[in-house]
Amino acid sequence: MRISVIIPTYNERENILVLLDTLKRAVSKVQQHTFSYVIVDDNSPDGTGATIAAYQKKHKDVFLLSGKKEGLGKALLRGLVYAATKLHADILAQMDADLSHDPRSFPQFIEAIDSGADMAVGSRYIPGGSIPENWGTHRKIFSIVGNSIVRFGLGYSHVHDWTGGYRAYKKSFFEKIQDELSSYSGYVFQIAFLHKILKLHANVSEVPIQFTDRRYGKSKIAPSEYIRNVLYYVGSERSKAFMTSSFLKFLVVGGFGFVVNAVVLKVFHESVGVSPILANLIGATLAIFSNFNLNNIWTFKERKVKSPVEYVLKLIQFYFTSAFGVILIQTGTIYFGIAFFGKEGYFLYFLIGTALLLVWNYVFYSLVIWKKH
Ligand SMILES: Nc1nc2c(ncn2[C@@H]2O[C@H](COP(=O)(O)OP(=O)(O)OP(=O)(O)O)[C@@H](O)[C@H]2O)c(=O)[nH]1
Ligand SMILES: [Mg+2]
Repeated sequence: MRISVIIPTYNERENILVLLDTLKRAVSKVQQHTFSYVIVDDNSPDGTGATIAAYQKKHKDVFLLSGKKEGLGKALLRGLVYAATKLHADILAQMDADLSHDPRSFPQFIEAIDSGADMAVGSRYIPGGSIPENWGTHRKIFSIVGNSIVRFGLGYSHVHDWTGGYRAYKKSFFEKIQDELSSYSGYVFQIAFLHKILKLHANVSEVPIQFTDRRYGKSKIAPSEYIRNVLYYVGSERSKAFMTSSFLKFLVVGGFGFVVNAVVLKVFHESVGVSPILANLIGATLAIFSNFNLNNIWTFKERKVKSPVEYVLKLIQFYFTSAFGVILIQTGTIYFGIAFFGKEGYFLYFLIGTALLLVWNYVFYSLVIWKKH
């Protein structure tokens, strides 16, 4: 297969040739693939571009893309598109140019793909991987905590390292997410990339890496901007997930049911003259009926009940669940609240009881009535 390694550079003159030489030596042992190297240099003032241009004379497998500086994400995307469309690479890889990513580990990434992974991610936070020992305590904590916020915040905790840029993946997966990637111009690109691939159920495997400080030159990262972008990404992805979640739909349906119940109670009592108890019973019955149907066609639509018999049975089950929730959980919470702490807090117990009722209903609906098959 054709493998293309994308290496973004900005002022990496002292590092880039050491990296290329070491990398080429490392992959010379890999027989079954061919390799090319795409250096994406943003017209580095230190002359990185000229250094590469001279190197290219003897190395026809090295390609140089020069452009204006628009951030790491934009540079990576340019390189990836070039490798995919112009070089027809089957596997795309990326690593930093500053020798923080040991090129000698690169064959392990290829092995992971050869063994069936769709993507191999270099990981500092798994056994065998590490962050530099010489980092101060603050920097270590910052690195670990920052990474954990992303890892758990996005909810794919089985991948341990989200912020690094030492990776390899199948071109087919890159092509599926390519259009979405242009919004991430900076370092957050790495996080967004991994997240979007995981959302496609890609098989991601981790390669332990020992991250070292850059050999020469200065870091280009702007920490405060980076932190802002990362938090914004995690926050907006979480809220997008919540807005389309079945839990939110369940709450909307429940809110609508409450309105049905209240309106029927008022109309039947005030205009028809029925007693409040009976009017509420009618209202609640109708609300539960509406809740069942709306949950069936909207909240859990991908698990909609199929036959009329199933419909009737589930509807009965739904009535019992609802009654159980209101009588035992909601009213029970009020009862015990008053028994232990006195009458004054009754409304608080009602609120707590209602929250517990919602949890009970949601869990029962999603795990029993509309359970996944
Ligand atoms: N083309 C291009 N490359 C960039 C840009 N920003 C960073 N890079 C490269 O991306 C890689 C990672 O950047 P670094 O500055 O090393 O960031 P870092 O590894 O998070 O930070 P350090 O730990 O301090 O090295 C390096 O190869 C940089 O040269 C950019 O705007 N354009
Ligand atoms: Mg670096």
